[in-house]
Amino acid sequence: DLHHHHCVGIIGAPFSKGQQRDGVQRGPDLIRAAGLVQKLKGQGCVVKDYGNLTFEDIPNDEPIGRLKTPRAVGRANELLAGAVQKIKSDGNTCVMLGGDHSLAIGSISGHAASRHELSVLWVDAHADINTPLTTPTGNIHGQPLSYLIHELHSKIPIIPNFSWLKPCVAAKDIVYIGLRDVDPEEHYILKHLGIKTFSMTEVDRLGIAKVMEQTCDHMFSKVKKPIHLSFDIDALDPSVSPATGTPVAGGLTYREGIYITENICQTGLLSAVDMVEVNPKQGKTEDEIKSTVNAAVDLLLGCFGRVREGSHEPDYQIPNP
Ligand code: Z70
Ligand code: MN
Ligand code: MN
Ligand code: MN
Repeated sequence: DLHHHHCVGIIGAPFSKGQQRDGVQRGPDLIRAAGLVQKLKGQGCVVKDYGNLTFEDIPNDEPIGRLKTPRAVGRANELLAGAVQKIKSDGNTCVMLGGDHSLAIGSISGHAASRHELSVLWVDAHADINTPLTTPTGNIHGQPLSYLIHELHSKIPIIPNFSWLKPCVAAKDIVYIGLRDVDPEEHYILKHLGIKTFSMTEVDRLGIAKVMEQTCDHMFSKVKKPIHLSFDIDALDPSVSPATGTPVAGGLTYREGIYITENICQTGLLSAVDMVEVNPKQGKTEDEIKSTVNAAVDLLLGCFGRVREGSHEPDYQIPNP
């Protein structure tokens, strides 16, 4: 329906240093070039594009323990947190275009700064909940949730350029969908904290409709908190979104992805969205890049009122001859 409009604020974060593959920093411009702003306006949204952040180079950003480029990731997320907080205070639902998934640190922090308590829906093949001490790779895009969760605060060391960051999400307010590549240490953390997870096994067993019913039951069990949807494009099957750094077989179909976004839109509680890990350099052909970017755009349209049954203006009249 078009009877209420969504106010959408878009921020681009062309940042790649949460992982090691070049190209993911081109995500924001590619998603825009596929017509995101015009398409959102076409479905009745009021859209403000806040442009892209610019990230200064940080020299001598040596690893700390296992952590790679920690200072750059800390500084980028501090900037992003400020931008998201501003977009929220302007009254928008915030769309953060990444970039790699380390950017959820800033996006969720900035969102939480304006909204106190959030529910986080993390749609991803990966759990992204390694700590700086459990990470097998040192890549911070595999760690953002550990920095954000109150219950893991004592497990996070002091890291330069992260002193601005305070944990802002409770373990009980997180739901995962799409998991299929979880490290043993991450699996322990998920079980230990009792975090609600719908791996691809649960998607297979229940179907996406029941997964979304149970996701909403879990998120709305007490008060109705604003929802932060953090969507890693690698949640979708690589047949749909191959142009991403770590494709994992056996993912969500395009339809399951769209169903998630339609369903979250219907709650009326969507307050911020991340769309991350679109990497054109990982596409083997132009079609692979197109398919990945189109999926990202369609998921975002689903977040803001596009429904597959179609829609019409409330005062529409069939023309008389
Ligand atoms: C692994 C790690 C990851 C995305 C890979 C992988 C994490 N668990 N996330 N690709 N998007 O490095 O911590
Ligand atoms: Mn991720
Ligand atoms: Mn992932
Ligand atoms: Mn609507």
